[in-house]
Amino acid sequence: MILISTATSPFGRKVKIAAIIHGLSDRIRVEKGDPWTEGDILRRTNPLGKMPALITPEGFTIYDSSVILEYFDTLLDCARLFPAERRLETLVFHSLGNGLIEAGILIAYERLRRPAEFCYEPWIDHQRGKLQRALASLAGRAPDPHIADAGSITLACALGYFDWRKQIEWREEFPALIGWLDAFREAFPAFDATKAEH
Ligand SMILES: N[C@@H](CCC(=O)N[C@@H](CS)C(=O)NCC(=O)O)C(=O)O
Repeated sequence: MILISTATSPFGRKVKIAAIIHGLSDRIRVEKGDPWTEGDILRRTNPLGKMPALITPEGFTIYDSSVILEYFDTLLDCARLFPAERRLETLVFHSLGNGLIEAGILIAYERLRRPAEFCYEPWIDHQRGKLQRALASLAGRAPDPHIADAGSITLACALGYFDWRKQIEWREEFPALIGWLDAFREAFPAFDATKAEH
């Protein structure tokens, strides 16, 4: 399999962590994609030009990260990323994690991609409101950090992304989540192993 991503993509990290923890990483080669360049392999593979995309051994292309995790489950002895016995709960935590990363990406792009004079603070505040509400809800009820399913992996990647891009000072605002992430990191060294050098 070929995974097209970058070292820093939080959605790419989610897929890499899932692959390492569930024993699929030996079957995956990572190729660097670049969403900003015409003709890049990423755009040729995923018409939306978003990372990550996965090319299966049969030459079938899969995106987005959530569908890649669904595909991984088909390669395992049973569904481990979306376990049947708690599928709905896992899907909701997974959505929360995806939404956190998406809002974080919108804030990062507003700051980094838009010329400073056009940067629109009310839009950033609107996105940060999503982060605040979602993290507050997570601090009240987080998934088991010792189980690596689509929900916990994605939430851990969201917190790792905020540590890098600082869209929110989550460690100060939601200290209860520090212990949660530490427990996940300790249980799954794949989290630290996929941390990009910035
Ligand atoms: N829903 C997609 C989102 C992927 C995404 O937004 N990736 C970012 C990088 S982490 C990207 O490729 N951005 C470039 C762009 O939107 O053009 C997924 O889960 O894979």
